[in-house]
Amino acid sequence: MITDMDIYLFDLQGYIHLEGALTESEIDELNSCADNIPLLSPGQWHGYIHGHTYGDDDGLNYQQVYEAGEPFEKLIDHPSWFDRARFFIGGEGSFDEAHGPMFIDENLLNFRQPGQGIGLHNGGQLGISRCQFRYINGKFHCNQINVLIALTDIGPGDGGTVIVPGSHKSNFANPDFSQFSMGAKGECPSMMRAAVEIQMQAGDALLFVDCCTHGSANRTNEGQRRVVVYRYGPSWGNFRHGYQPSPELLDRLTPERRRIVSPQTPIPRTPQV
Ligand SMILES: O=C(O)CCC(=O)C(=O)O
Ligand SMILES: [Fe+2]
Repeated sequence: MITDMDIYLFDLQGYIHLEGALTESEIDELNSCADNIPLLSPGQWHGYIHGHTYGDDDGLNYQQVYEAGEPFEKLIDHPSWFDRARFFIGGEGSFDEAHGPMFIDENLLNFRQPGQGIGLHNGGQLGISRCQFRYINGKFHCNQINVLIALTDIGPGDGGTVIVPGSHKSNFANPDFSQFSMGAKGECPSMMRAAVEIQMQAGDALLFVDCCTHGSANRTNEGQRRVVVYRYGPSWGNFRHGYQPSPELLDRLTPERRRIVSPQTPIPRTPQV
């Protein structure tokens, strides 16, 4: 249930921290499902899950993780964030929901080891349409709402997500950005002024509009950080990387989930006689 405080904080900061979004048993199910996926290198497949990395040192991604089983399928329309994400995308009753409530254009499980992190990126000043924050005519109209879910506790040294609150409305690049933007090895992007590093418990979720300046601190502790990221946008969106849901997944999903994973119904051309 979305609250006035969610709306206030999302508008003000560009993100909301949803504490305890998942129960302990949901976290356990997700972690054991993840443990059952064999170790993949970037470029390798396991079924319909693809090993991937954005860069050299930002950890390993398992793309299309909603293919991994029921625990990850449940995240597609999880009640802890589904209505909130839909509200901030704001398509209800409009052309933006022509094909369904919304669309997931990327879904992944990310593993980070000591020394890994992701440099700060994005910011309202860039004006990127795909990531935009907009409030007009009494409604939000955001194009990419990320839900980042912690599967491990993320405390000091664990490589927490770093966000510059309010930067979704920024008109200027942060002057510290160039110094810390790429999160060079050993450097902590949270040293950038105005940035905050967010501590999370396993099961917390961070919902943020992608145009916020964000990234993560480099992990300095031993062990592994695990997060899941589902990115939501309007129903007319397209896949970020070109992955497609498998026929098996589409067959087994509930109609509600299928509409979020694959909003369009293809119209085959029928030859004229
Ligand atoms: O790993 C993080 O904490 C940030 C990930 C990120 O940049 C994103 O999900 O867009
Ligand atoms: Fe990002």
